[in-house]
Amino acid sequence: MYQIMVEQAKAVVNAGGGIRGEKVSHGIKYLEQLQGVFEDREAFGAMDPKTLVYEVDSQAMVSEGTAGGLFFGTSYIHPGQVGNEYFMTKGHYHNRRESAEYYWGIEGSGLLLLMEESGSIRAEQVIPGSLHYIPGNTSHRLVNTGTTVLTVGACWPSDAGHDYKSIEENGFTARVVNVDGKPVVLCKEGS
Ligand code: M6P
Ligand code: ZN
Repeated sequence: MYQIMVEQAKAVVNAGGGIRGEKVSHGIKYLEQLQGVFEDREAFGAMDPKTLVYEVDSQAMVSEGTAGGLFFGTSYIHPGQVGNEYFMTKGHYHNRRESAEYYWGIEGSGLLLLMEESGSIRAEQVIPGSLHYIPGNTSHRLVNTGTTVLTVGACWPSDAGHDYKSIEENGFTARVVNVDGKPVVLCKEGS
């Protein structure tokens, strides 16, 4: 028998989802990086381009593209609107289309839009503790429909990759807008 030293965890995740430690990075998305994402171009143009829309903490223990690895992250979508449309993430498909992902709600409230390549779309309510399995071939976007930060955890394969181009070109077939203080999901005809 021999003894091994017990190491400390390489990173910590606090109750609010914040990740600190080894190989952890912090990304910021300002409104100016979300050109074409929101429908109301006029309202978009009237806003401060440096408005903070969302942030992401993520830990990458392997490099992007490594088969068999996992990435772990937390997204923080700030409350706000462009016109009547709520703040949201860019949303993406995975380059490797069959890759799935888990999201889970930590703080705040919102919606997860899930769209297949046929354009068929559905929305799941995100609340603290809600768990969301995002299957392969499904693009995903988080929308903050609340008045506080929407914090959502994520875990995805390190070789999944992000395909933003398909979303930039075709958009999502549904938008989430504030109608009399309540979120309404508006779908394009035929979706
Ligand atoms: C989650 C994960 C990340 C993603 C991030 C922001 O943390 O899905 O892979 O990058 O959300 O979302 P997006 O890439 O759509 O801006
Ligand atoms: Zn993803």
